[in-house]
Amino acid sequence: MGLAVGGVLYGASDPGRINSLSCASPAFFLHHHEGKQSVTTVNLVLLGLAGTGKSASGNTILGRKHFVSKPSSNQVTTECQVAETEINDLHVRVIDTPDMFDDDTEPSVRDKHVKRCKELCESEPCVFVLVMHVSRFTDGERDILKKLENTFGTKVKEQTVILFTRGDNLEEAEMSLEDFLHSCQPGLKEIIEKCDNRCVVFENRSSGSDQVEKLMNTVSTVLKNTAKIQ
Ligand SMILES: Nc1nc2c(ncn2[C@@H]2O[C@H](COP(=O)(O)OP(=O)(O)OP(=O)(O)O)[C@@H](O)[C@H]2O)c(=O)[nH]1
Ligand SMILES: [Mg+2]
Repeated sequence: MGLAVGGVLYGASDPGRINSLSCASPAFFLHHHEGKQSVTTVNLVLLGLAGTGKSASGNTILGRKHFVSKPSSNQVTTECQVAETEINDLHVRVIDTPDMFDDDTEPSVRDKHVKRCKELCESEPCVFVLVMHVSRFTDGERDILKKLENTFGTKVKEQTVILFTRGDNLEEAEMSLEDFLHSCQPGLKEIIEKCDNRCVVFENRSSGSDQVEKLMNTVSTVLKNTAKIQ
């Protein structure tokens, strides 16, 4: 049956809205359960600047070290890649991407990555996970939502969750995520508000599953909103 996180069944009254990237039949990823169509698979697309922890976060979601993640002054991930897992009966396709928003990237290279990313997302609902370093908000991130919209369409904000990495930095400062959000700078606050305050924090050095559970709860909110569940 179509079961998602937390035992919530996601019915889709307007399944075509679920995946703004898909041109395939929604029936491909939805099936019927007691008269309702339900989501069984979701693409989590990890996006963000180089070094923010996209691949490390992908590994945390997968529960295994699949994507290469390491300190580097160069981009580590240079191609879009997908790896899959099951979380609470939901089939999760984790899509790791290179930094597609670096102004120095050749347009032809960026277009190639965007094309590949969209191909990997095809036929399933997508939730974009915008990965940011909790202790660093850079100029390159100031207009990242605009770049996301230009790349994936104007509805992208409704399908985006912000994932802050390096949660230990908050713990060391004895700050909660709420404390951090209260005191963050206006540019970041604006991004968060535009994404309806959907934020989670990960510490990728820790293997605790509660952080993934919180992410998946937020993902389920996005799926519900985009599928317009009654
Ligand atoms: N302490 C700590 N380090 C992290 C965390 N997330 C990522 N890192 C480290 O940050 C470095 C970069 O992480 P990556 O996962 O490679 O970052 P990325 O966004 O995939 O980078 P690119 O592939 O170059 O775009 C690695 O050394 C990670 O171990 C975290 O939550 N806590
Ligand atoms: Mg990477």
